[in-house]
Amino acid sequence: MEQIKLYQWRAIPGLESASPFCIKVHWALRYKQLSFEVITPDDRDSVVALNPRAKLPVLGYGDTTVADSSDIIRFIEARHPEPHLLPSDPALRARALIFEDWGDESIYWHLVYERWQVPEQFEQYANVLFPGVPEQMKNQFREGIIQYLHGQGFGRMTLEQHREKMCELLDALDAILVTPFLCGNELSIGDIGVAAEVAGLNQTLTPIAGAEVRKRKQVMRWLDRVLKAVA
Ligand SMILES: N[C@@H](CCC(=O)N[C@@H](CS)C(=O)NCC(=O)O)C(=O)O
Repeated sequence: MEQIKLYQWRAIPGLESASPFCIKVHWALRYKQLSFEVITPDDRDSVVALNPRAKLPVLGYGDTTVADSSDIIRFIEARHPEPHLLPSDPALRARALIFEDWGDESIYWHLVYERWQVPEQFEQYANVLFPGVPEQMKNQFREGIIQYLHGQGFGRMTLEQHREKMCELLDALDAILVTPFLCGNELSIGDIGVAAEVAGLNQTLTPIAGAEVRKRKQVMRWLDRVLKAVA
């Protein structure tokens, strides 16, 4: 059995990592009952040495290194297919991948908005994420992320517009949950991708988003099922 190492951004209260992409990998590895070591690089140079794109998560699997949560999960799935995270039925598989992409590419940016663009929430988040880091440096990080958010587009929304859209997608998730998991009776990569983002929103550092998540009963029941499946 190869030695598995997960390089990730640090944990925050109630979550395995501040990064939902790192959480996805934690959950996928735990679901497949694979043991792994968690490593939190503490400077940008070590992250770049692992991944020239300067992003985490990165997986070490024996002598192989894989970056990007989606690629990592596909890599693990190919080597440890049971229990499946990618459904074998082509239509269900497509559905699972579309849900994963919805989590990674849409819900994620609402989480970024809540943590980084809402000033009083950023202050609390930054204290947890960068303990002891001077105020000026925290604000430099914040400016960089706000630039990404602006480029992506969500950062151009007012707080009210962003929250309205966030509530719309939580309503959509609540309405689509007519089966125990997003692709039927079994957990898939789609559940992991969406739930990692929703768990991020449902966290003490983003209390308004958390209250919105908790208003949706189907979402809460499903989140509980996902968390139990990956425990
Ligand atoms: N598509 C990548 C996204 C990873 C990603 O954006 N990670 C963020 C943390 S949530 C990161 O490492 N950001 C550091 C940076 O952009 O400098 C994945 O699924 O792993």
